[in-house]
Amino acid sequence: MSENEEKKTPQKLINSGWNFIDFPNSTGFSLLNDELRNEINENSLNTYYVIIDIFEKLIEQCGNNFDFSNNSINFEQYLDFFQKVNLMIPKLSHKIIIEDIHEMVYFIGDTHGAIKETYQLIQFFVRKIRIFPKLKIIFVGDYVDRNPNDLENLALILSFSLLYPENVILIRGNHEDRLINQHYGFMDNLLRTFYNQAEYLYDEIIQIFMKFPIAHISQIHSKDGKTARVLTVHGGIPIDHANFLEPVILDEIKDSLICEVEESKDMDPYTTSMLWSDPDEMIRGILTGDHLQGRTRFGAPVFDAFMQGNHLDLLVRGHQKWSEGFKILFGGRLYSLFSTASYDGKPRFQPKILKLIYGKAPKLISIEKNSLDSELEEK
Ligand SMILES: [Mn+2]
Repeated sequence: MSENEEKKTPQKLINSGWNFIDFPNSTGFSLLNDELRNEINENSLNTYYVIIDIFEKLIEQCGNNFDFSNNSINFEQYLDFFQKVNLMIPKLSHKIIIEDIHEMVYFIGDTHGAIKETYQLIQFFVRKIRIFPKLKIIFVGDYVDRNPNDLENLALILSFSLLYPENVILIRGNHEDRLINQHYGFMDNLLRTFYNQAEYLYDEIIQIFMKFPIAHISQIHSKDGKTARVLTVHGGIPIDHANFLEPVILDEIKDSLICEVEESKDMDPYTTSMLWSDPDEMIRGILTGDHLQGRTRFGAPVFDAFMQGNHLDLLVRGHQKWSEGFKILFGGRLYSLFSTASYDGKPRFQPKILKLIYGKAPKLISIEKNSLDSELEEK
């Protein structure tokens, strides 16, 4: 790939005035401004077309009663897509991303192949972005496993994030992991669809997972210069097991985290903890042990010390299932989200997302048509 081509990321294209003209209806939709079509370098345009093509096909299949059975996206198309995604997503340079938010930020919990919920959310967000072009959307990880359409869910979320690079952040969950994917469904689903070619596809996908950041800090600003700092991680806080009441300072560890690896077992203990740990209001210190399968639990004093030491006001995470789609812990300073209705193929939960705006109470929104329609009208 030439240097020139590398610079022509979709972000660049969008900044140069690329417009989304209309959102999907039954006859498909057009993403291209005809005048721009001629100005843009042929190679990068081809790359971009591949992303748009997969996005459009998935949207069409979702609109067609979520029927993915006719394989309208074949192995070669998926392989080409994931290779292009790999070219477009830069090598991980910031393991913890810090961004200033002046409008609003939405958080999506675990999706785990929840293609129906993802489709509803994307329809909502595409419309909402037109009204609030700077809004931010953070997915907390766990895009695959646990449900049958996890490949489609991952491809839809990835293509959405590349078509709206200024708006969408994907962070890594503990299911973005080769070993986990061999045990909880994703690899089996790929094998069932693509047989002995599945491994080629997976090799591209794991490279993408390795480029996901593991934490995000939203610095949400008010109009009069106040700021709230919100940490998003998949699991929990980084824990120093030998000295757990002493807070780990993110700024000090951010460059030494080992996360450009395929599996959790090769990560450093802080990264592992951010991907795997759970809050627990019943304990005062930490709880570890083989029975927890790597899911260290942390109590309020450990959480408080960490939040204070890092000047954080709120933590948003996923990783645990809640029948209502959310749980609020530690006196309202930790929001745990779950954004899929079905799990292991059965409908079991009432999935939620969260919206934050400075000065307003955190707002939980159900992933269902009426709630999303009324949210569209809201500031
Ligand atoms: Mn998880």
